[in-house]
Amino acid sequence: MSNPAVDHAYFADPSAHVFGDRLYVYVSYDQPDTNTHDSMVSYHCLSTADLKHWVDHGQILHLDEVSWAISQMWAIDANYFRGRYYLTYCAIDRETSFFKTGLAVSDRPEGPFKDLGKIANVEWGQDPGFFIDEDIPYLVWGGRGEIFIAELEDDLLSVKSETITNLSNDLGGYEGPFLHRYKDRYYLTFPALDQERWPQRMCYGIADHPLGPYKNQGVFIPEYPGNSGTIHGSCVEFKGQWYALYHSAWVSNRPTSRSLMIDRLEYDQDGRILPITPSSQ
Ligand code: FUB
Repeated sequence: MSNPAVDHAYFADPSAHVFGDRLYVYVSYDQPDTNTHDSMVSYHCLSTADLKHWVDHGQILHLDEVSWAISQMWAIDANYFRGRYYLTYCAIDRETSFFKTGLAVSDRPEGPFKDLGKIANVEWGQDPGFFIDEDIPYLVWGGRGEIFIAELEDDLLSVKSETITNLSNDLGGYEGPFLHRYKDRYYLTFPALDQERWPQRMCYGIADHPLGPYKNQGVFIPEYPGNSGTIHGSCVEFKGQWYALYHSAWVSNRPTSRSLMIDRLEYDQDGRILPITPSSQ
């Protein structure tokens, strides 16, 4: 294992999941030679069996394949639900100019994925995270300055309005949420500023139920040299070890050309995440 995890392209916002004996990482794609996130038009998938040899499965969904979207394929998550693999992703909606969350499906974890349309009852759906627990699907997303979570209907095409919960009072985040379970508790990780000061730091909260309430636990990836301003990622257990995945500007030194990073993640005996120092090992 080394950082950046891959260096043949710039990938950001990694959402990691284990399917079979491989780790799959769903990423957004930073176009070469751009100075804006607004030029992002596709999502990609990478996988590995050993964290050393990575396969780039290429583009799994492009803006041109989504009839309702006009720009900004910004962030993504994926999961396996009742026999098929689903992507939740975001883009700017042609009709409203809002960020909306889309759903796409495939029979294989590495895609390609076919768009199924927008997820209903999400007014502003940036950076959707897709979490399954005890066969119940949840969507967590950045809602224009706040983080929300809700249960999804079984067809995944709408969230249950009555379950929409605003987590910002508990946590203070506004984008990039990702949910994982460790032992019997739920960990919501998200980027946040420290007193309005950039760069974003990776923070987390813990709850006894996916819908909360969450207790804010503060920062676990602090500011570090080579950060890309934003930080957005996920936590995953793979072959008995936990990992944090995120992005940095280590290779490019540019906030819009971000590299995939992976570091070991450890919990203390009370279940708190120990601080991570980004490393090249
Ligand atoms: O990748 C574009 C945007 O940058 C994402 O939506 C944010 O989470 C930040 O990482």
